[in-house]
Amino acid sequence: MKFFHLSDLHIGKQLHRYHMAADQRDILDKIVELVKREQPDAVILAGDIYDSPVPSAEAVSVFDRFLTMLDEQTPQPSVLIIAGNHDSAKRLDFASSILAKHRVHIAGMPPVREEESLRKVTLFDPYGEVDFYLLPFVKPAYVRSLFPGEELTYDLAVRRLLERENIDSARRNVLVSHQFYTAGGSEPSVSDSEVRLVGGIENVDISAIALFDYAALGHIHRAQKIGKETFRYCGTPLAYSVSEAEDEKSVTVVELLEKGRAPVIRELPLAPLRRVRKLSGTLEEILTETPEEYRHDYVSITLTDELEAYQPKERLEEQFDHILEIRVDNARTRKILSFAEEGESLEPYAAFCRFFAEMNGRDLTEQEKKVLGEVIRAGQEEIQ
Ligand SMILES: [Mn+2]
Repeated sequence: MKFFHLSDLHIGKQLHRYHMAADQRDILDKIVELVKREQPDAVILAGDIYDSPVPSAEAVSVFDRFLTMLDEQTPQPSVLIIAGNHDSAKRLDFASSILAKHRVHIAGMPPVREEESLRKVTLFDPYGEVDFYLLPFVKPAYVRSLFPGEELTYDLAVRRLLERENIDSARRNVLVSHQFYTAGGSEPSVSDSEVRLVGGIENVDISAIALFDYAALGHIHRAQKIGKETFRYCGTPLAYSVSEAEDEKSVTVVELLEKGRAPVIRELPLAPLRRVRKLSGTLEEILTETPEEYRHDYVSITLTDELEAYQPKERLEEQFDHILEIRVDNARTRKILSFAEEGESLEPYAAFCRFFAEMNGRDLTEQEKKVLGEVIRAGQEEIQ
């Protein structure tokens, strides 16, 4: 049994102000090419199909195109899909019983009524049957009615949902899930593009899923194992933040052998249309020394000129067509940073007064204070 493990497509995602539809269409085409070459029995999409619960028409058409191309392959792989925290469970479930006839199995909602259970898909290979359990992203509140009187945490919600399935541990079992899994308190390596809850209450310990032969996980955007080789996050197919600039993105390919034998796991590298890159140097260095092929990449530029460069934005835009951000790192900005890191959190008004005094060596005049007050009030009204 060979399957592709993918997650966190985040179709419809914008990187800073750039729409990524072309990048996403390109990477999904490349994944289809890999399907042609590797001929997996199944393609797993472990949640966060879309970036938003209400995806744009364009985002829906990008995903539709991908599913259609998978459907046209011979042999045709089964496609197993769960909802992630970014997806709307109900929208994703649309037409799922019709799609199942095309071997596209979607689990948007977790079970919420007594008679419901997890969607289970059984596939065959020369060693026999493999059961895939599709567990969509779950919050304790979603399934509270199934476990009356229990104080559900994320961890307990997952345990209880799996317990009621009566899974036969003598069979080969694969879990598809989209949660924040930890291994005995050690957390996966995260990037800036996941959405985390404050306080770390969302974690589920991997002991909850111990009986599975493989766990195809989504939610964390860097490819990695968690606790053991066979419990894995495959990561996003594209870099979705500057913090992922150095990450190599990939498709995780799993070959499940007979029960008890370690599966063969490979990561097939994915080359994006445009890379996310961090460039650092003086304006002149960046303009003259950056390799030609970086010009169309998504770049985060850090200028190190001690003297303010002349029209840096305009000059950089002549050379780079996808600038994510331009930062300045010199003695002056480091001083601002150390000021900002003093740890005190001040009201905007007080913070600006101190900032102004630090930078200019004098306090604001009464007239300036009045203008500042008006600007801050207007800004706050805008936010509310
Ligand atoms: Mn995600």
